[in-house]
Amino acid sequence: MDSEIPGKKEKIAASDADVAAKMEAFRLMIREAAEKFGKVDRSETIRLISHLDADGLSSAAVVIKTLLRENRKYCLSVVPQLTEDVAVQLAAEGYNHYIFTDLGTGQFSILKKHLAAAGKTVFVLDHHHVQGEYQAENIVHVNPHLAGIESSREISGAGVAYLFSKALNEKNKDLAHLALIGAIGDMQEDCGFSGLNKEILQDAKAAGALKVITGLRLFGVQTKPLHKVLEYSSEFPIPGITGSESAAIQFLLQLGINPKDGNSWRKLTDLSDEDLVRLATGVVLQRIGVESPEAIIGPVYILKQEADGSPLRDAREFATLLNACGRLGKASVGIGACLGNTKLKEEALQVLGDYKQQISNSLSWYEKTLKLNGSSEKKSITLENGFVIINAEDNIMPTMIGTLASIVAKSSSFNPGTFVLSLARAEDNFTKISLRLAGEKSVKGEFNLMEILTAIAEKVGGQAGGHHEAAGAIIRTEKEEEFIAAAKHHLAEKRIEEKLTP
Ligand SMILES: [Mn+2]
Repeated sequence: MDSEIPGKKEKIAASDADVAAKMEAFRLMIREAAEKFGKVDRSETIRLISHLDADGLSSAAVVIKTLLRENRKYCLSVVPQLTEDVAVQLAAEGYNHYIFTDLGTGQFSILKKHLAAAGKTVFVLDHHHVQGEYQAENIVHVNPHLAGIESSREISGAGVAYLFSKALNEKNKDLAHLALIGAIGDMQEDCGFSGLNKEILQDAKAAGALKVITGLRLFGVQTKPLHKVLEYSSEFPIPGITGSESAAIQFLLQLGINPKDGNSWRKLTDLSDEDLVRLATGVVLQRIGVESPEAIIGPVYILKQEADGSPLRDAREFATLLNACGRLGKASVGIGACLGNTKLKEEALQVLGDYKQQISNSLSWYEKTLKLNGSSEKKSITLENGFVIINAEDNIMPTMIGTLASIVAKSSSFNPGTFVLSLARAEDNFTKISLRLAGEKSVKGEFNLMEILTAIAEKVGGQAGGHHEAAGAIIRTEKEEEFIAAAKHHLAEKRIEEKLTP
């Protein structure tokens, strides 16, 4: 067996025995954590802190359900980042037991300093890379990296929370699907699951919560008309069709698939098996020239408990819904949807609708501005060889600026390797920034976007974070122009460096 580690050129061949030993070490870590937690007095209220993204919300849902089954009380907060200020506030709160999910590993020294040192018992259930300190008295640290499991695709924060929860009570196996929604939210699913996620998938299937079918991996198949689904296929772009409604309709007609049934538009789920095969073949052929044209066909994860025709039936859409709830400040609605609360599910669907509306508003602002660009004094969009800078100011919500950059980067409008930098204004005179790279996976490995954005942001006293493939930063709004000038310089330089490298 070999495990792929991003950033390393050679695959590290690990013997089966080695993998088994690491797994055993991780299982032991989980068992010990569960045993220790089991001894906590039931009268104690557990303070739970999780991350704001889809994985963080799924993690929180897993732990909440687990605590309720144990007849325990809890108090939850969801945070975009675990800063030192947050840790200080938490420490002042008078709880004795804390659980951190999908965060904590990267902020270990902060937790040690403010919580553990104050005599609090802390459980960290995380899957992020270990950096610096990782051991302290009073902190139970559960992270697969500590057992030598290095892959970033193997397990999500929700997956770690799930294994902990299963170790506490076998009944919690019915939460396995939530761990997979978290993994999908963290982009760990890549035409299938690997490592521990694969094992969790078995649990989810056995619990009857989820089934896997093979199909076109398009978004919105449960709810949107077929031609719209093709038009919006941005994760797996279909050249000539993605982005154009009329081309999508034309394409279906050419394949001999009627996009309409009487007066109403057909959905993918309405097609006969024969039509489905024809469509799949047609789509793959149309994608020839794109990296891995057949990647658009693969496993589709169906949440069996969700109603037919509900967007929540598709686990990928469920993850998007959680993402939407997090971004639009409705984390508890997303968690409620995970826990199966019917009312909150309906509300979450509304949030998803609002989110899609926000995306569509952002895109139309972008397209309109791009058309008018240059006709006014001040350019909101800078197009240069190798990079695009979009300064949306107040025209786009700050929480949507990363999504816009991702969509622009994924659209086929720019050459692979083009940097997409976007800015929008947040409250209190701060400006939020996102950096993405156009093109597919093979191109993305060449640049570390977090390093690049950190270098630019630091020039104007800002702060950056994120990872290789997607980075974000915050600067003071009055520094916008200075930042853009620095970015132009730096990104142009990056391009030159790239050309010089053989
Ligand atoms: Mn995560």
